[in-house]
Amino acid sequence: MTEHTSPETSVASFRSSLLKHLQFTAGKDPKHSTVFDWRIALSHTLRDHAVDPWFASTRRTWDEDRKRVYYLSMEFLIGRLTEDLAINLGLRDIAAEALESLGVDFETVASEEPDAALGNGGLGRLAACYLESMATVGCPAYGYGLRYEHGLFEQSFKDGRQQENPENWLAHGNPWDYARPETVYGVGFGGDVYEENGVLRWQPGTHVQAQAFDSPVVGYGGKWANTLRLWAATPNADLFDLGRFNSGDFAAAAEPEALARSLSRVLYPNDTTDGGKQLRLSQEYFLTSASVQDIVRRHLVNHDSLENLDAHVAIQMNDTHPAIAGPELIRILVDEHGFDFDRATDLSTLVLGYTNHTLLPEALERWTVGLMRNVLPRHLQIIERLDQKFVELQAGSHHPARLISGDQVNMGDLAFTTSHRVNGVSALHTELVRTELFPAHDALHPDRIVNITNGITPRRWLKLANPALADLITKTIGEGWETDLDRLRELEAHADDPAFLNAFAQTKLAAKERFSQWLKEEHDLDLPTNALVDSQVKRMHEYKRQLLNILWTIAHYQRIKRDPNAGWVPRVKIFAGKAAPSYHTAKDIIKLINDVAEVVNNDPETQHLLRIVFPPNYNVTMAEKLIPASDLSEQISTAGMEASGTGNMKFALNGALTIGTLDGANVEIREHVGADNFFLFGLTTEEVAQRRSQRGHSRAAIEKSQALQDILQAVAEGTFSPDEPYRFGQLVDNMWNSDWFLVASDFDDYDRAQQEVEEAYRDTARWNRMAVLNIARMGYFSSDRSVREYMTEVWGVESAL
Ligand code: 4GP
Repeated sequence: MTEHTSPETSVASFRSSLLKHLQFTAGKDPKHSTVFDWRIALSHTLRDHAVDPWFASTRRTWDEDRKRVYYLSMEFLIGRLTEDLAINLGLRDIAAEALESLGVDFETVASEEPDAALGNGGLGRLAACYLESMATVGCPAYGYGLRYEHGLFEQSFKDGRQQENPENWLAHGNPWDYARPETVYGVGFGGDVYEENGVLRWQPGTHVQAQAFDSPVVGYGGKWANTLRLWAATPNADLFDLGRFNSGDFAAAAEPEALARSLSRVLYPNDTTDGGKQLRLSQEYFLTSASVQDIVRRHLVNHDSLENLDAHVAIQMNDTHPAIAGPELIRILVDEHGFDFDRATDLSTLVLGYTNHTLLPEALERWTVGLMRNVLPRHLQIIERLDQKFVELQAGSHHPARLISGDQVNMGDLAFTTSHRVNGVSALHTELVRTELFPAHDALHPDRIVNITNGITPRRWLKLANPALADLITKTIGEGWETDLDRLRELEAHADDPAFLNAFAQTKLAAKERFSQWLKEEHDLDLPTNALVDSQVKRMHEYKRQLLNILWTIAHYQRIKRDPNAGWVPRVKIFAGKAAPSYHTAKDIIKLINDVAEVVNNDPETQHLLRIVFPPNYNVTMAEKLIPASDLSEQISTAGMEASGTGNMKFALNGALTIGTLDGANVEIREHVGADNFFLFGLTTEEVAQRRSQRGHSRAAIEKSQALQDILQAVAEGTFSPDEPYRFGQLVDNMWNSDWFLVASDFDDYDRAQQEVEEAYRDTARWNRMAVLNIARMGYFSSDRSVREYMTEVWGVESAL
């Protein structure tokens, strides 16, 4: 593998650093070192190399008084960092050689690292890709988030049902971050607002301290590095009641402290519905307040006032979770710095931007006025005033949009009014944000909504995840595609070259073997490597329609049973993903998939032609192995419901063909790779709306489809749940009678598209050509492109490189 190498780092010097850290950081003798000890030594050695570019970048930003981006996000789904950092520093091969000379294997050591799962899904992983890209393109930036003690729950299956177990990534410390005990802010909650000399003052009832932990984020090539600053709740010492403790009441003595700590204890496990509302709102304010205080403090180091804040600060709100940033900034400007309310509002708006990630009504945050008053009384007053202003602006409208409707505070509307740019995450989604979600806002501010289609970092999702393919690309078109992904176009010239197509096929096989071995070791699951690998991996949600996929799998199984010698293409259907713990329907679908798998995988007649594999605990690490090994990418959401998708991009970049609807970024992926290289099916967004308004649409669709009737009958009869025949009665009943997600309406067309997949795969050369054209045309979906668009269209920040 060719890569950048820092001239000053040789294998010998890396080796001696490793040994030094093994001795002084891990406190071990090489003879008695465990894999864990080696990981500590390796990560500290790498981290040392990150410090120079980190300091250099930070110093330059200060010296040149550059505008900085602050990316506020409740989620950063980072995964492992060892190999990622090694690659970006150009030290991957040197580290491997140095370890090898000590009898230690790089991959074994790197895989000992726990996944930092500080996110639920798409929005959190996007934040991680953007952090890496901001560093790569030289955009001065800070990521701000929470240092959850427990990340997203670990999923296991018991009798095919999802179990949630606590995740413990910090159990043995985090070698990447530096504690900053001097960077501590008090965050207030509750209390009262009173007037003093004509000025309103908030006297919070309690304070919790936020302490910073910083990690360097190094861009590819090591030319620039930014900071990820995560806040941990550290209760004041006086919260621990020593008197009570001494009198023997240990639990009560620790209670206030435990309550304060809960602010950064767990990542909210649920990405679509809310519960535990007070804690969630408090967590959001905790992140936002600490970050905004930090931003204001940093600005005032170099400037006398906050008047010019917008020239130096761009704050991006990743969804509505940090939407309290608007009122918080206004509060600081008005209450603490004497700004006039209107001027404070205008200034805040110039500073803030808001990215919307979903149209699902249940995922749009709303807090009751009562809760808001309890937790953030001063902010509620500010929101009320903003609401008044907003209504005045809409004078003459019969149905003005409101920030507060009834007893609900609408965080989406709040985020919109306090931002100068609001963006959707794919062209289609942005159009729907404009027309469905915020039409009243859009009429008032027609320039405010912009589209920035999501992207993914090719460093992690190609170079790291798919070394064989990355090597083939480098061999074919040379280096440089890692930071200029449009260069993949040069592969098109090789798309008709049988030798190249064959080399591509070899990389796919290598990825399958790698994944297969990993599945065996980690989960004791078997993955045949001679089959079409057909994958749907993402959060479990009705709109994503894993149900459509498993129902089709049943049809496919029934057909194979009816005619086993019809020349079927051997297939492995892979499912992976977690359901929100309280999302019962999604959990039933998990159980259905596992039940069908139990029958299908144990049928000796079909085993060699069809397998279902559902490894538990989908996470970033699994994605890195699974995606390169896949041939077919299932992106089959009901049109109009998936904001963008980013998994769809990862698959296509790794040469999987997409079977998908015209939803989210699928639309743009298809435009880029070409309609001939994409298996399209399904109703469009407009047709979905129309179909939904027809009474009895699902019954009509089922009655028209013999295949669907056979499947539903098999499920209803308990073919896959003989121990409990009516287990899936509810799912079947929904299909007949409600079917909001139009599984029935799209079934036959999906079936047709699957037959096309089958046919295309039989022609190996044709398939490989299509796959190569997918790779060659995916350059647009690099997160470097997305970040550059944010820099010009939203943040007004220039690259420092
Ligand atoms: C996700 C969207 O569902 C997905 O389509 C999109 O690609 C991703 O954000 C990044 O923009 N939304 C969430 C969420 O993760 O929690 O709403």
